[in-house]
Amino acid sequence: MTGLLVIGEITTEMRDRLEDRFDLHDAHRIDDMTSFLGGKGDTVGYVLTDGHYGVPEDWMDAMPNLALISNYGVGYDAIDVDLSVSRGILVTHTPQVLNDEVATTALMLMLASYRNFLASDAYVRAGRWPEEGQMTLSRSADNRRVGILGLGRIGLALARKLEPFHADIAYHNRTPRDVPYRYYDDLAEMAAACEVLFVVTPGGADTRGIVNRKVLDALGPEGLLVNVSRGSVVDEPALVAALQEGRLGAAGLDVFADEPNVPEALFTMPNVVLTPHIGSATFETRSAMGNLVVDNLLQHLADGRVISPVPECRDLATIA
Ligand code: NAP
Ligand code: 8YV
Repeated sequence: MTGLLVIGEITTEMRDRLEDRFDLHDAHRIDDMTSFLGGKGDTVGYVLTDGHYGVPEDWMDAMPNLALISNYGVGYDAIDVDLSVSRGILVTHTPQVLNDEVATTALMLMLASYRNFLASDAYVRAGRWPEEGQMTLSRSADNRRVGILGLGRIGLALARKLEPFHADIAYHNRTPRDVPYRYYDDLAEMAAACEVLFVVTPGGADTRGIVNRKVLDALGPEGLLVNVSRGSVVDEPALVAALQEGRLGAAGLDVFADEPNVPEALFTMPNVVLTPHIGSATFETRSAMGNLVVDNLLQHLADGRVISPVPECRDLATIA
């Protein structure tokens, strides 16, 4: 049987579908990867990895017969796709099936922030309600001027979820889309015009640090930044400084520059909501993602075709 190297955690459901079709190797159970790959690297035809781990280049070097990397997530910035393509290695990912879940996560970060949900929960649990009476008022999440940086699959799902909140929706992409939302070709201009800035672009070199001090200052002391994309898209030290100095009003963050490490300065800020990269992390959505990851592997094993290649691989791939 062909070897499949699994990097990161997979569900039992995924494992059950894979283990009688591949010779499975779990990287996190292998103490010495160098000697494992030295001995068995040429038997590995497939890698399953996720958005956190990617595939280290020296591991790729040691798997000369690698044909396909199946990524358990839509974002694949942790994988060197140019290198993979240059070696004829296909990369697949999990677009579409997580759109609504990640959009809901972004929306919840906005709602929790405006309505002060975390502090309200803590107030009740601390027994302060009988002692101190009603909490101070929060701010409405309705009728907000919203800007979406990255109106792609998830960004569009988010825009649709924002409509019932009567949001006035604008967006910034490199290319305008045929949608009923206002397009800005300049990110800082959009940030200046909105109260909430959602970040939903891919990570990687093209977007590194594009939410910089200028953009954060444009969003301003009443503004809310919500990031469900990748930590790399936001200049994190600039974000922390803007919050500390009151130049930015609030933040809702699911992703960070150096996960799982989060700047400790954020821990004590009452105007910040933090979640540990849970954008797609429900049983239902992870099941759909896992099925697509496995379907890509099994399809390729059966006939060399794949279901959801990343765009950079479309010339290499035959789509099922
Ligand atoms: P997508 O459909 O490819 O959408 C990405 C959007 O970003 C596109 O509209 C694209 O438009 C825009 N964009 C790309 N580069 C840009 C740039 N340099 N400047 C401005 N806009 C740019 O991707 P998706 O499926 O919506 O996923 C988006 C990302 O969400 C993923 O790559 C991943 O990083 C993140 N994600 C996070 C979680 C989580 O758990 N938090 C879960 C899933 C996904 P143009 O090409 O026209 O610029
Ligand atoms: C996953 C993600 O948490 O799809 C993505 O890009 O960030 C998330 O859905 C990640 O890929 C780890 O599995």
